[in-house]
Amino acid sequence: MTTSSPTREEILISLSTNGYVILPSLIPPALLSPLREAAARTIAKARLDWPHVRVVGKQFPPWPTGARDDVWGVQHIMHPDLQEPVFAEWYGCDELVEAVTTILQCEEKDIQLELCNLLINPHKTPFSLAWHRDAIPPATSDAEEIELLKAPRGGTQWNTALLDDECLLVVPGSHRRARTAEERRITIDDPRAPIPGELVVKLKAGDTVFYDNNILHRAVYPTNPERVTLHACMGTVGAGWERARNILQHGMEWVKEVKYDGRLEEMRGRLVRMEDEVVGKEVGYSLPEETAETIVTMVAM
Ligand SMILES: O=C(O)CCC(=O)C(=O)O
Repeated sequence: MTTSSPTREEILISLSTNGYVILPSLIPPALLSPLREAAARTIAKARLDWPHVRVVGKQFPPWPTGARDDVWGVQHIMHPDLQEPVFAEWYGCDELVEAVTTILQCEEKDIQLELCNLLINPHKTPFSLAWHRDAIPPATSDAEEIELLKAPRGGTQWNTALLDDECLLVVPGSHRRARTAEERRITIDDPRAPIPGELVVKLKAGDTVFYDNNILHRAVYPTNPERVTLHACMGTVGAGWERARNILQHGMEWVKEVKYDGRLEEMRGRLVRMEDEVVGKEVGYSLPEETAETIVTMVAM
């Protein structure tokens, strides 16, 4: 738990050294209760019939649509059909945008709207995600992994806990180096096994952790305690093909049809420009399709 806000310099050092940084109180106080209330309604809809969900048993897109037994995530919570405008209010708030421009070392005019989702506890079946980097498949060679890790990320992602959350595990520093032989074996053959040096990210309600999407990470989702954590990212314009795939693989066509106000509308316009640039091309998915062997629902906690 972090109690005081790190300085700009501390944020950048922590991200580059450890691959993550915790910022307390990034939620404007007046938004905390409305966010929790909106999240409760959203979770109820997600378990019932909201079409954009992460289903238990599958950990990467494409997400199945239609019937679902249990869910661990709610996608596209700024979608107007959900009728919960407080999520967009939070996503576009000064506190977040200032943190993002600090981390990406850019100006507000350079950032684009990307993903805004909710991570929740499944209500029937404990579930866990395997160790992964978001945009580098486990079979990647050492040499290629090092090259890919050198590339700028073109964005930042974060988890903001609306209730205390200890679900995310990271391997500090692993965003800067190829996997050790042991990590390689684990990520390929036994991807839920403990990794030496792993650390549980402990968030108090209201805390936000920003983390490199290529840090080795996984998450454990018990059916209780309740998890209600906003999971979102923003990127910089012109970040390139990998970033486009990482975002558009989640299905962002709906963003073309909506309209927000002010800053968010400008950020939406930048995302739509990125979508227009890849029209007609197959963006595909950042990680390989899951197989029956990699899909595991029950997990030893
Ligand atoms: O549950 C989390 O905190 C991490 C989610 C995650 O790793 C992912 O969406 O790829």
